Amino acid sequence: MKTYILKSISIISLFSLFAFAGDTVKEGEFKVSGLCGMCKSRIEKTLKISEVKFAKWDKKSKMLKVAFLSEKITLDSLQQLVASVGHDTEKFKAADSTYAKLPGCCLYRDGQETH
Ligand SMILES: [Cu+2]
Repeated sequence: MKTYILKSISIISLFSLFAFAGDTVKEGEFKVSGLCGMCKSRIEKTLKISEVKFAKWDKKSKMLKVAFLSEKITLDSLQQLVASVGHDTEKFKAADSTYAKLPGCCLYRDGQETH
């Protein structure tokens, strides 16, 4: 009955997301290392899965805001997912081999950010 059309989710539709009945949508945020617009799209694209209703990363604050189905997925697993594409999070560090494959402009570890 319910069809989640994730690809069409935009910031504007954020408020309508909570109208979904049944599943508990939880909000959360965590820090994700990154530098540029490519990082942003990579991070947000990674979270375009059915369990995530909203994901927005802020380039300046490095904070990723998410809204997700808490019965199906946890904040930790979302952090792991982001780390799996090369971006360090608060709890999980991306594998060096994955990080090395990021485009030059995305290499946040070499720049101003240190952990
Ligand atoms: Cu980047």
